Amino acid sequence: MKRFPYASYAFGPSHADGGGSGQAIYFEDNFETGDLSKWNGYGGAGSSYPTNINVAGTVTHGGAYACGFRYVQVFTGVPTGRDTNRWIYKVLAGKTEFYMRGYLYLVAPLTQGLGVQRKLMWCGDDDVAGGTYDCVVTLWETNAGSPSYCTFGALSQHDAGISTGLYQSSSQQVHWDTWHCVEIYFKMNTVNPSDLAPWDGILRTWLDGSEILYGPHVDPTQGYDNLHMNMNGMFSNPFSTFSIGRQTNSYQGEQIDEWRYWDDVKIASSYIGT
Ligand SMILES: [Ca+2]
Repeated sequence: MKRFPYASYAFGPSHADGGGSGQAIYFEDNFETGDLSKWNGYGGAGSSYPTNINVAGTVTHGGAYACGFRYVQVFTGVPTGRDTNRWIYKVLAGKTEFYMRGYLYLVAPLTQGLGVQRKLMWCGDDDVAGGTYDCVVTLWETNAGSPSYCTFGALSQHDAGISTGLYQSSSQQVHWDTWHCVEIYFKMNTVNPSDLAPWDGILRTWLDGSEILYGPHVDPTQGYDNLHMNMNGMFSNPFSTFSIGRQTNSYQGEQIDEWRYWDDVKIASSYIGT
């Protein structure tokens, strides 16, 4: 875990304060309805239910159902950035600060160690024309060859594809064919219609109950000059759309055909935990 040297910074709620009395549950789904009826819908080019997004009992964290996402790209051999997008989303209006937890399972890919990126969670207001800076939690497959694993990252990304603040942790790993608990604490930056500053949004990330990222904003001593975590940019609209699944990005022209599963998703006012 890497922390940032801002002792005077107004930290968000601590790890230990969640789950008790006073916690408001904004949303939860264990998929035991056997469908996506609790969600507002799904998205991503070529996404289709139940062809490549499917609530099924193939792999579950709890109960009889989880939500699976299938990502497919054909082999080209040409090193080019390509996306496969699959997500389900929930609209919760007016939330500027929240915890979001889910259980994630990545089926081992066909070919490992090629630097594939897998975006996991996305918090933003995609309905705002022109876009804004959304909060993205991502994984990078970092080691070459097989067996490979993924390490955590986070960024804020403009709808136009401009990414800022990519931060990557090398200390915690996500392995194939294993359930992992992923949780974030998100706080929108202070709105300033005339400037992207101040860079005071907060993103905290936990993997299996251990905090692994804490990115309030810039840490110039570490060279992460772009780690702004300027979430929501200049826009006054609070974040409204929360999604899981998101995408698989390949860069080597490799074939992609893999499933990813989510289960026991919850969004709440305080730390949820494993
Ligand atoms: Ca379930």
